[in-house]
Amino acid sequence: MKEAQPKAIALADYRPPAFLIEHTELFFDLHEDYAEVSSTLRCYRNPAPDAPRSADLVLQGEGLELQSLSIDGRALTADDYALAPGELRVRQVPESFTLACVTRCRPRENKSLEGLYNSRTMFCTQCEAEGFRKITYYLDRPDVLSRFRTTIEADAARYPVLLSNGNPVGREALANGRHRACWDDPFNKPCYLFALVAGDLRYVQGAFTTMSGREVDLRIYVEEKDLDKCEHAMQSLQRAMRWDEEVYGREYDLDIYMIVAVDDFNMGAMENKGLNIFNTSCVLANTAITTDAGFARIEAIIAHEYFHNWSGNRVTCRDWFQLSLKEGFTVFRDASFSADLNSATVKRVEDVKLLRTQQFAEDAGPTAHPIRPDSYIEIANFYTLTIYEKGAEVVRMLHHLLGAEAFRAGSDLYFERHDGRAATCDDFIDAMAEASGRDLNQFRRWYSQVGTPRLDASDDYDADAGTYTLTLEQHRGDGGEALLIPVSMGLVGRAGPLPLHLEGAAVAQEMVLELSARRQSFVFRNVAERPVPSLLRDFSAPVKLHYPYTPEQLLFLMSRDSDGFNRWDACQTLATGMLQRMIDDYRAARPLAPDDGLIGALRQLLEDDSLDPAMVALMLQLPSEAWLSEQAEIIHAAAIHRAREAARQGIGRALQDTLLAAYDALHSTAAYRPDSEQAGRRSLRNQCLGYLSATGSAQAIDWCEAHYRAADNMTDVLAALQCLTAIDHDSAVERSAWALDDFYRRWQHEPLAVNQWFQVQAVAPLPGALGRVRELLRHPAYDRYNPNKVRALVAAFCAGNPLHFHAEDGSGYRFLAEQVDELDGSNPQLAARLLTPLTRWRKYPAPNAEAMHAALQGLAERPALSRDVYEIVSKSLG
Ligand code: B3K
Ligand code: ZN
Repeated sequence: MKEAQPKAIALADYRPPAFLIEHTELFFDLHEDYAEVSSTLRCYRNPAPDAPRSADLVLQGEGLELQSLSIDGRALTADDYALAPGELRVRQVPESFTLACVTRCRPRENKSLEGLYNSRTMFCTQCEAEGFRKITYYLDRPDVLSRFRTTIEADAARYPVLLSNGNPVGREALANGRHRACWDDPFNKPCYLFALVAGDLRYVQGAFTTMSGREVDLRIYVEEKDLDKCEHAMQSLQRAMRWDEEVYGREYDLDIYMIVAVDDFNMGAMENKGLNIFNTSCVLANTAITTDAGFARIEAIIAHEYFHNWSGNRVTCRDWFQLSLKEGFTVFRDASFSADLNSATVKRVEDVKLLRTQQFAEDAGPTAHPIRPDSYIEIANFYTLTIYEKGAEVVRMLHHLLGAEAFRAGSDLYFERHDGRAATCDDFIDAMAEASGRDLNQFRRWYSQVGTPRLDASDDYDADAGTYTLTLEQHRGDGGEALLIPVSMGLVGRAGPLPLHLEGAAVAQEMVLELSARRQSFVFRNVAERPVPSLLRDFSAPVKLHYPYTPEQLLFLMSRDSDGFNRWDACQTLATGMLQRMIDDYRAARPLAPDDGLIGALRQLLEDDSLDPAMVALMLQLPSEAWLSEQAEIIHAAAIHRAREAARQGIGRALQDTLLAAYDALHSTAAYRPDSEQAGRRSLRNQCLGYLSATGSAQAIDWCEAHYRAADNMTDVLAALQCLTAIDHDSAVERSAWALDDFYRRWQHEPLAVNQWFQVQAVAPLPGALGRVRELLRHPAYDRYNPNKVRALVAAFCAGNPLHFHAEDGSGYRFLAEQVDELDGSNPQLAARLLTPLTRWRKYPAPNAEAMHAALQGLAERPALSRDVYEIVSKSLG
């Protein structure tokens, strides 16, 4: 480990900046081997009474070659400033002044994909959270908002397109084959929202008329070969713009909105003002290479980045501890958008699945943190499921507590009050409290609590009095005070929903109970029969609910609950119980058989034509290995995998005829469309194929091959490949080898399809998986500097192939440590993210835990760990 250990930064130490920057003028002179950046900053002392009175101006900067520095036209000498790692201190500056600074950086050598870098043939940037300091010396903090004007100069033939934030204000051809473009952004912004792109790009154009009648030019910039993959993103953008006007009253504010697709990108996309930069995987789509899930994901991410224009850009974060202020709120907004445009229940189930498997695991592990963290070593490590997904759940709870109307009034007040400023999570709650007239002080505890709270429910029915008493009790693992938890619920009787007569509330069939004490009882009157409670409908709070349901009650809710989410949840609970029993059976070498009750219920679902196929598909899908791991005290990865496979096989055999009938009935000859109706049918049909293939029969192998050959879309192609690559049978292995070759031959020129090809192989559970992954690392299409490739192969294996990753000989762990070590030198953010599966070592049995610990320890001893990897490794070992 490095000698000087990286230090943590604490929220409690927040101080306003000593200086502010009123105007930022940037000039980029782009060359093949370097970029020269000239900045002119109009600075002044921060008048805020609590701002520090320092005489020196301290700017952040990393990896910059300083060429010159002046204040108000006077060149500074070495005595006037000091350079230290990560900062430039300019001594004794006046109260207000113009600082001019020229630096150079080397985009082509920048493989961290942060700051200014090259991706394939273009220059692009990524500044959030602290990447701007790799471009020029600056006050790189989100509470310094400045007006930016940017000029870019580059070779005109290689980089005909030059883009930055705001509106275009000038272009100029220069004599030497170079050219310039100038952009002005009229909205003050922090530097993390700065962006620049230079490249040989084409664009697809669209238009949008805002609610006040302004015309906005919409452009998606891509390489020429990708012009056929922009239509879906463009339509998604237009839908998102309209939705934000209708639901939040928010209008777009510049004349132009641009999206650029970039192949080398560390995450999904970035909401830079007026110039979003997107990972190609989150924007490019066409019916040949994109799955249904891919289309839906693109729609959601396009909307997410667009919604940031208000929740993030117009109102930004005061400091990075407030990250969930923009991310949690924006995820909530994009989830509502997707729910409104598609099936709300399907969207909710998918989101809750992610939360309950991955976020709950994060919240129970060594990197757990509140949605407003108290401290961090490297902020890049805090773009987590907790900040995003749990953050969105907290906003959703507010929506449940306040109701749609008051929530909207709160959001209006928040945007109005903080427009053009940097805000805090408390500001958001203040606005919600003021607009709704509610005291939300207890609710604020959600921002500082850590771990998933448990909610125990118990009940008592008094037939003589006709009263039903529901008792809710909350437990916080972190020992904090009681939280305010909205519990949406209903009572289900033999003939359907029962009216809820609760003292002090209007009679209804559904209500939101507010649990504010540790333990609270709610007494319902006039209850004519013993009901089955349907609790936490729509998953109204991010908690672990325990109610002692009998299998019969769960089967009852599966078919009778009026809440679609809880019908699904009842099915999951039933299947989880069965699988837990089968895992124990596997470990005790007892025979493995699925429950007849569940099989019967699944048969009914398949035979009921009145149900939404997408929901049936979700209910048919057994709880994932990740979810079963989250539920387990000690994770026996092989037992979980084998028991689940045995259940799939048993169900496939027992329901073969029904599955086959459904598979045939769901066949469609309609032209492919990625809409939710068709996608739902495909998803159910592919579920059926999955169960049939789990039987491993010769017939099933034929069906899978036929499915692959007949497929006219990527969803079906991948479903067939996934089935074939999972069947441990010579003939299946042969045919999957053929299909994989065929796939590669067809799609080798489409990087996004090749990523799917890597991924399907990385997660294939047949023996020898790690060997195949290692071989694929040497495949000519693999590129260790491209995050999408690393995620498709390395991350997919480590996080998505638990059987082999958790091999008892520790080979999976050593592989991951090797990969992290290699990546850390070039791309620390990605390296740190890859480590997640190792951080959970305490939940594994001794031989695994020891090997995982050893892999982490080995990394800890490496001489030059990045701050990113250091933080994850040290927290995991600590
Ligand atoms: N705000 C960006 C994430 C930036 C991550 C920096 N390491 C994308 C988003 O959440 O919209
Ligand atoms: Zn975001």
